[in-house]
Amino acid sequence: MRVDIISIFPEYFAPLDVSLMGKARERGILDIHLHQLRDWTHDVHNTVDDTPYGGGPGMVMKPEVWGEAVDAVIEDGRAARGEDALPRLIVPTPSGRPFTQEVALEYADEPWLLFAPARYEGIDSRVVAEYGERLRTDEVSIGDYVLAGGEAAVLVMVEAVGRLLPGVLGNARSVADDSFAPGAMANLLEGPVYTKPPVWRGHEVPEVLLSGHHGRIARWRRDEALRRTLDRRPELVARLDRDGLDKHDRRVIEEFEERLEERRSAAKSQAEPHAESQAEPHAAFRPGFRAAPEDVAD
Ligand code: JD8
Repeated sequence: MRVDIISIFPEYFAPLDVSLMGKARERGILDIHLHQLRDWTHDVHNTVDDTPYGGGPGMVMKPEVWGEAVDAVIEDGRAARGEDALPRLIVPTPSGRPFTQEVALEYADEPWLLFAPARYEGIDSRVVAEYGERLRTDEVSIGDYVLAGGEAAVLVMVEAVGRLLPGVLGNARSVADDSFAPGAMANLLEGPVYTKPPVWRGHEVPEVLLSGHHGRIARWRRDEALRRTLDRRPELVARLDRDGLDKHDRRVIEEFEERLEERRSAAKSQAEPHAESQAEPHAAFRPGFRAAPEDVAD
């Protein structure tokens, strides 16, 4: 896979020289090209930004500079990959569509990705409009928090996509086991993990993991993953296809529900000792479940 990244901080991507991504590059699985955006400025100050039309805080990145840079990088890539090759343009922005494991799997099938991480208040919106007519162009966000620029988001996406490429992950782990990957443990969080020693500072490794009984171990791991998901990401449980849950899973959910009810009513009776806490069954098991934060076990 070819990856081009245009930024005013290309040095931000030094981490792509080490570890898994570094090896993927050495093996030629990942072909990453970094570009300094200022190389496409023509003034003595290498200006890439200007004041926003309509006023307001901060500065906006100039369309001309990005236009020249993206055109040049596409030409550069085409010289290497063939005249009809075109990249998928990915622009990180807090107002983008969520970047998920599903999107990572989609990008991993692409032969060529071009990332345009911005700074300041972002890039003049005509750039995405312009390339949206010529390329598959995505504005994506890696999460509901605000970064100072798009570079960190590109690092996250290149690693999430790069580790999915054939030959990158050793066979120790297959991506099929990933959380959020399609399949049995889809949309369940990873459960707890342990290694030697069997006792550490008085903390013991769960007996079942030392049993060598693969069936019980698999069941225990699934139960722990389900409990952790119910506790930390109940909205993911609601997304589980019910047919994928067996009787034991349902029991685990009911148990979790009962414990949650006990805690809720205990909290309620503490809060209002006289109020009759008419506990109603936990939403997780009501059709159309969507967990509200206050429902999550505190
Ligand atoms: C690109 C400029 C900073 C954003 C004014 C702060 C992604 N999940 C994410 N959070 N933040 C970003 C992101 C932030 C960026 C840029 C991505 C370019 N900024 C701006 C608007 C408000 N400053 C992101 N993916």
